[in-house]
Order: sequence, then structure tokens, then C-alpha cells
Amino acid sequence: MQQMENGKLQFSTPVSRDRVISKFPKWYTPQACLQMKDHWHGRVRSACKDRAAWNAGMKMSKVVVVGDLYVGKTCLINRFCKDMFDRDYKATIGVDFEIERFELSGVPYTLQIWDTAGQEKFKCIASTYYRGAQVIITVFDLADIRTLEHTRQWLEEALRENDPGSCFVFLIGTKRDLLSSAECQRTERDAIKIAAEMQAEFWSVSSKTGENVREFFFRVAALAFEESMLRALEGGAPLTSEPETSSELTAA
Ligand SMILES: Nc1nc2c(ncn2[C@@H]2O[C@H](COP(=O)(O)OP(=O)(O)O)[C@@H](O)[C@H]2O)c(=O)[nH]1
Ligand SMILES: [Mg+2]
Repeated sequence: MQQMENGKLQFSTPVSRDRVISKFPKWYTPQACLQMKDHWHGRVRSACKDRAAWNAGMKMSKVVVVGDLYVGKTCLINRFCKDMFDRDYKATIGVDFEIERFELSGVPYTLQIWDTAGQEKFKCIASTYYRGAQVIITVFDLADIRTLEHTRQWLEEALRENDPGSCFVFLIGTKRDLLSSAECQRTERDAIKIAAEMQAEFWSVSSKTGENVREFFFRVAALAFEESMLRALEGGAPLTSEPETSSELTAA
């Protein structure tokens, strides 16, 4: 249930219980992760306790999903947003994004998750699709190594429409269920190297079985939320993901 009030989107229903994130979600592998701490930034922790502070913050992030046709982008979004897997799913023309509402450390937060609606077929996605993204999810098929090689180009294209350093980048290998564990390990090793080059966090998932899908999106929500809060608190200054200093920890 949502309605417009003073030009702002208002939600009249509470966030569903399975979207409540109380603990900072963990990375998939330490070899390719955006940051390794397992708790909220001290300033964010204190701000979360203060309603006035978080009311001033940004409460929505745009997430764009890119990658070759058929790698499983739509299935990934559907598994998380609708908890379904449909082998014959076809993107509905005209529907561009899903809205997912979370509650993190008691604070409401929304992800706007954009699907390409088939534009990637022509290897040419409209620039409005990328613009203003805080999170870029580059997707490849673990069972088709060429799609991994193409992720660099997809990322380059997405970054062209955004300020350098303003986006979180994820590299996602899908269809894990189709590979033996030996095959999976081999491909993951290659993917981790590319993720490091791209300064991306790597995850390996299956939308068919649901493996790691929820964990992955919780991680996306947590990192985007934390960064938005910090940006709001710091008045728009660019952020680093450096570890907290001891003074920040004691201040919390
Ligand atoms: N086995 C398996 N098949 C998948 C998985 N994810 C997607 N697929 C299949 O891959 C095909 C393309 O998926 P889709 O999400 O439409 O790809 P998109 O073009 O990147 O959006 C479909 O036939 C899906 O059923 C997965 O995790 N496991
Ligand atoms: Mg699709």
C-alpha cells in the first residue's frame, strides 16, 4: 500500500517480517568483498537510534541489474522479490523495476531494483536505465564462461552514466545448481579475479534453488543503506569503506 503525500512516497503498511535486517549481513567470500566488517558503522548505529537524523536521510536506492541476455537476471530478481522461479518467465514489457522495502536497524529503507526488460538483446541499454544507480549488479552464467568475460563491458557502460566511486559493484554468478562443486570452484576462482579487477563483491547463487539469493540481496540492502546514511550524515561527501576508527566505535 503506497500513496503520495507532499510529493513523497508514503507506505501505510509495515515492512514484512522477512525483510527485517537486524544484523549486518556477511560477505560471500573474503577474497572478493567490498568490506569485511560485520557491524554497522558507528555513526550509522547512533543515527539509527535517532528518528530525526534518519528522517533526514535518503531512504531509497536505485539498483540496476546488467549482463548478457539469458544469464538469469530476471529470475534472480523474481526469486528474491516474488519468491518464485519460472523457467518460461518473460519480462513484461513496460515494467521496469521492483520495489523492495526493508527495515535495517529499525530504519525503513527501499531498494528500487531495475530489470532491463529485454533491452540487453540489442547490447544497447537506454542511458536512463543506468543513471543515478547506487548499486550495479553485473550478472553472468556460471555455466557459460563467455558471459563472465562480458561483465567488464557491461560495467563500463553502466559506470559511464554515473560518478566514478559513487556506486557499489557486485559480480553475480547464477545457475549454480547446474554445476558440479568442482566446476563451480573452478569458475569461482576466475570470477574472483575479475571481481577484484572490477572492485566488485562476488556472489555465487541459484535462482532455481534459491541458494544465496536472499543473503545476497540483504547484503546489497545493508551496504546501500549504510552508505546512504553516511552520505546524509556527512552532507553529501564521498564515502570510503575504510574500517572504523576506535574513536568512532567508542562514540557509538
Ligand atoms: N537451472 C537454472 N536455470 C536458471 C537459473 N536462473 C535462470 N535460469 C534459466 O535461464 C534462462 C534465462 O533466465 P532469465 O532470468 O530470463 O535471463 P535474463 O535474460 O538474464 O533475464 C531461463 O530459462 C531460466 O529458467 C538458475 O539459477 N538455475
Ligand atoms: Mg530478463
